[in-house]
This record gives sequence, C-alpha cells and structure tokens, in this order.
Amino acid sequence: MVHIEHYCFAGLLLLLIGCKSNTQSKQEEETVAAHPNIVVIYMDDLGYGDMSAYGATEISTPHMDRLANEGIRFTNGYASSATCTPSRYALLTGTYPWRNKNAKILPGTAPLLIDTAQMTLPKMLQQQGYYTGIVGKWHLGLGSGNVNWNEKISPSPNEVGFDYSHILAATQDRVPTVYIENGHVVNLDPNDPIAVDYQHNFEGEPTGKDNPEMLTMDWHHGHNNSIVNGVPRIGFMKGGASAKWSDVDMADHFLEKARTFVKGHKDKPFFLYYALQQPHVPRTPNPRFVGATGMGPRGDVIAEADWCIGAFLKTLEEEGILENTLIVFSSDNGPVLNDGYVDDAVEKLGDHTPSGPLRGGKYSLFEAGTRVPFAVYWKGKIQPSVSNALVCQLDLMSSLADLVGSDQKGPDSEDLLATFLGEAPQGRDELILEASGRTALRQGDWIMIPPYKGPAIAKAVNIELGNADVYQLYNLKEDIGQQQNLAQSNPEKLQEMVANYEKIRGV
Ligand code: NG6
Ligand code: CA
Repeated sequence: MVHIEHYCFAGLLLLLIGCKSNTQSKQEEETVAAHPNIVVIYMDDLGYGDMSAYGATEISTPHMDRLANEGIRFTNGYASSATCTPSRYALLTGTYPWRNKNAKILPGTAPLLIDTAQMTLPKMLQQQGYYTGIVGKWHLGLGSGNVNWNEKISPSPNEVGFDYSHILAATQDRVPTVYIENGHVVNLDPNDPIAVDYQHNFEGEPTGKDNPEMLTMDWHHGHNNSIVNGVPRIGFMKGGASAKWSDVDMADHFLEKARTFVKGHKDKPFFLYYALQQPHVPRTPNPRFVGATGMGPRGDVIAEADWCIGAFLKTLEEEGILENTLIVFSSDNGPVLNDGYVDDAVEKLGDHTPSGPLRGGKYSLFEAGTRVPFAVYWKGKIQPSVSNALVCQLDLMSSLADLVGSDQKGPDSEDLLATFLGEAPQGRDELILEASGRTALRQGDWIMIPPYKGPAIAKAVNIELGNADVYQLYNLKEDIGQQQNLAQSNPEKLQEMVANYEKIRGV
C-alpha cells in the first residue's frame, strides 16, 4: 500500500514536472513567435514598375520577387511621400511628415529631424528587447546644427532608437561622402579633417562646374559642386581623403555590414533597417554588374541591389533564422530617370516602364510618386497572396508594436497587423499623400488632388507633378493611370473628399 502511494506520488510529480516544462517551452515558443527578427529592406527611388513581380518584363529581379511572390504583395502600398526624407520620417516615427515643416529633402548638413524625445519604431522595439540597427542611407539629419564631422556626431540614429548605425548621412549625391558608424566618420585621419559647406566652396577645391576635365560622370542639372571619385556632388567638401567611400563598392559595403549585424545578433531578436542606396543617383554599379541589363547604370544598379538582397536572404538562411524573420520590402518614393546626371537612364530605357501603369514619378502627387512595391515576407508564417488593401509605410510602427506586444503607437500609424500578416483583407480607409509640401487625399478607390500652382511638369526630370489649377478626382480602380478627371462629373464625391481632406489636414 505504502509502496503504491509512493509510486503514485512520484508519478504525479513527474507528470507535474512534465506539464511545467511543456508549458515553459510553449511559452518560450510563443515569445519567439511574438518576437521574430524584423528586417525592413528599403530601396531608394525604386518604382512600382521596376520589379518583375510588379509586371516588369525588361528587367529581372528574382530576389525582390521572392519576397513579393512568396509573401504578401501589396498593390496599393504607399510611401507617405514622393521624396526620401519625409517618407523615411513617416516610416520611423509613424507620423505624417507634413506635420513637421522641416520634413523635406535635407542637405547633408541638416540637423536631426527626429526629436530625440519622440517615440520611434526602433525605440519601441528596443523597449521590447530588440537589438536595433540601421545600415545604409539615413537622410534624416545629424547633430543639432553645425556638425563637426571630426568629432563624435550626436544626436544621430543612435539617439533615436538604433543600438547600431552604419550610414551615409544624406544621399549618394550629397556630401559628406563618407560612412558614419555610431556617430564616427569611418577611417578618418585626424590630420586631414573634414569640412562641409552647402553654400560656399573651399578655396582651391575643384568643382564639377569649373573642372569638367576631372569628371567621370557628367552632371545634367544641379550636382556641380565638389568632385568625389570623378562624380560631381551636391555641396562642398574638403579633407577626409582616407574616409571617402568608393561608390562602386557601396552596395557590397552595406551588404557586408548588414550580414555582420545579422550574424552577430542572431541569438536575440533584432531589428535591422537595411536602407539600400539604389537606384538613386549617382548610379555606380560595381563592375560585376556593368552591362547586366542593357539599360545602362539605372538598370544595372537595380540588378545589383537585387543580387544584394539575394545574398542577404542567403545569410539569413545559412544562419538558420529565415523562418524567424519578418521582412518588409519597399521603396521610399517613385522612380525618376534623369535625376541630375548624364547616365543614359533615358536613352537606354527601351521598353521598360519604371512607373508601371501609374502616372507621374518621383516628386509627383500622381500615383507613381508614392505608390511603390510593398511586400511582407515571413517564411512559413505568411501565406503567399496578393492584397489590394490600402496600406502605408506609416502603418508599420503601430502594426509591429501590436506584433511584439507594445502599446506604443505612432500618432498617424494604423494598426494593420492582420493585413500585413495576410490574415485580414482590410487596409486603411484614407491616407494623405505628400509630394514636396503638397498633399492629396486617397480614400477608398478615389484620390482627390487639390489645385496647386506650379508647373504641370518638372522639366529637368521630365515628370508630371500633379499640379493643376482645378481640383482633380480620379477613380483608381477604374482608371489607375489617372486619365479621367471626374471632379466635374462627380461633385458629391469631390465635396465629400475635400471636406474630409480639410478635416484631416486641419485647414
Ligand atoms: C534633389 C536632387 C536629386 C536628388 C533629390 C533627393 C538636384 C537638382 N536634384 O534636389 O538629384 O538628390 O534631391 O532625392 O539637386 S531623395 O530620393 O533623397 O529624396
Ligand atoms: Ca528616394
């Protein structure tokens, strides 16, 4: 009898221990599932029609396509803006960029645009135990005005939520043309200090304007200040010779940093914002990719970026963490061909249509300015599908907060987690889109563009900006190319949208 009791007790104990460790591992599994690694792969100026998965036939982008075709491919996915800085601001803060008057294309000397007290996507993830990093293009300002590039630069991405940063300050066509890691210019020789000025040249320094004989790439408009690696830039820079980047190695450089980041932090949830510089100007493909597309440098750097993304995904696979990594893929604004350099983008375009079926391009309030490739991929978790839900990069902050169990939400960011995971078809009801300070309202299938003075076409880049002296109203479901202005024939819809627009914008 005693024996039997003994055994029963021991059995019960074992059962309890078994249950407990079962619950424990289940909890661990749930925590891991709720805290996957998160990677945002962000292109610079990649258009809606620049990927095969979005209909391109003249260019092949197998690795970007993998993210879109094996994840959710959004057909109504938007950057908040038709230029870089405001889109990046919205992505990282969940705030409409038009709420911040300084959220416009920034020079390399601009102070940090994001308030260090502001909640950001990486800060929110940090609070949830993530190790956070940015590799690539920043373009959100640095310091608090008057940066000394020879000392620690602060505030920088590290003060707004990134544990690690390895960036280019503004754009590839703007000085300073150096990499900055955690606030320090990489490879800087203290005996050759850097000075940067966007107004005045430094005495004796050559410029694109005065020294055409030194150029390996010609400028078309703008871009005629300091010359670095034979490429004339925006802004003047002196010194820092040993720190200057090599343009043709930039893609490999950022890829290597992204890979190292992943490998070094795979044991803890990480967030990586991998912001590629392509296909923004100057387009400088590595020799391995020159001629890859027959489309000149613009096509070739898209092929190069695609290869980098493939190599990056392979690293996630090799490290055994692809299944535990949610990847968002998108672009900061629409496409442009001639953005200021003579690089054959127009001449060698052939039948390629960077905007796909959309009207306009970068800088435009028409669709191609802001509607961009947008995919969410999570191997084994997200079922491949196509979604026509209206979603914006602005929404990632609140949606990812929901994913990781944070109650920090971006002010204008909608929680569309279920939509981003392919579990719900609904997107937002409405979205304000921005292009160089002008705004429009997308609502359901409709877009309303208020009258704007200013040229209909930006001549230098040959892009329709969306300006007209009348209201424009388009039904995008029936007229994706925005050919039929229905403002006159549908005054009720127009009125409804104008009222809603004014309410949201507070005008
Ligand atoms: C414009 C530049 C353009 C590009 C853009 C920023 C000129 C004439 N044009 O001012 O080349 O650098 O700014 O692009 O200077 S973005 O994608 O970073 O917004
Ligand atoms: Ca851009």
